[in-house]
Amino acid sequence: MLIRKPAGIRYSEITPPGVYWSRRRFLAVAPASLILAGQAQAGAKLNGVIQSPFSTSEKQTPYKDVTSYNNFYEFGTGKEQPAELARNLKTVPWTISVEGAVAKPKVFDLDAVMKMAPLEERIYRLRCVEGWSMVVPWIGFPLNALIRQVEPLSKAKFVAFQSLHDTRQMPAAKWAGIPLPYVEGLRMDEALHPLAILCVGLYGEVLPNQNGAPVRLVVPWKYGFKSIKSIVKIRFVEKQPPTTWNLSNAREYGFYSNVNPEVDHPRWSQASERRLGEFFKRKTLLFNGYGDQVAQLYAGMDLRKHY
Ligand SMILES: Nc1nc2c(c(=O)[nH]1)N[C@H]1C(S)=C(S)[C@@H](COP(=O)(O)O)O[C@H]1N2
Ligand SMILES: [Mo]
Repeated sequence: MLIRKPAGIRYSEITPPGVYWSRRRFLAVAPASLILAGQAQAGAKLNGVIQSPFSTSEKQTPYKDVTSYNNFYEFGTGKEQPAELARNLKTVPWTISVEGAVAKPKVFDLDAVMKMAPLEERIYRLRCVEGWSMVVPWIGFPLNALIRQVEPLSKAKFVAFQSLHDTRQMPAAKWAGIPLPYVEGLRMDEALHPLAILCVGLYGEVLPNQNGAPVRLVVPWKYGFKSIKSIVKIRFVEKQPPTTWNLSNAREYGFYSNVNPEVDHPRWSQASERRLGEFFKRKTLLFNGYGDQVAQLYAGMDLRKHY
């Protein structure tokens, strides 16, 4: 298997996590007061965000493209619809119930989520299965910070995520054509990987509703649909959980959905992609270019079978 070196830093060159955290923790300014005051609207600045060594130095996709060309089926299947129809989504108050096979199940409010770990800017590529991609300065923290707090039991092998499904706030969801609530899942080792983040902002600001406010996942080595938005529940489970796009069409969308230019979607090639705002296509990289960091998670697996 050909594994491409990513444009960014090598995993092996990065400071061990323990050192990294202790050195930076005191620098973090949690924007908790902002959230408590109920002012967590899109556009509000996030303070005390630190730069991550995991960021790519590639050209960033314009803010306007990132926030006006979206997939968020609960707010319509058209790319321009979520920006319009998610405008009044109520994100305060918000809670995320973390449950299942854990020693310390807990319902976290947004304040607790924001204080879970120092907020980092992670400039990541995200590639949609439909063939477009973008480079975004996401703001968030490693999903493993939340996982550590609830102390998963050894029988927990997968993590299942669920989005808000509120038909009153999401009238267009009726015509989404996919089963809702939107659900996604990761294998435990994928969820613990330092590249997987819970995202609360982008471009220095609170996450716009259309991008999955107030909390979404960003898993940069997988197709965009794994990065579930507006999360309300995280459940630790023993068996591989169902995922929305797999339920909708198992032949086209598998559980793993790692970006792979060599495994075509049944109806189109995955060999190339177009960056939003650019004209020419570019080659798609295995694991979206994050192979150095994540390939070992899949050692020995047939990636054609586990698509
Ligand atoms: N709840 C929910 N999460 C979702 C989706 C969705 O329809 N509903 N779409 C997914 C898909 S297909 C993609 S490509 C990304 C898009 O994220 P973006 O709009 O921030 O670019 O969100 C993912 N998360
Ligand atoms: Mo997507």
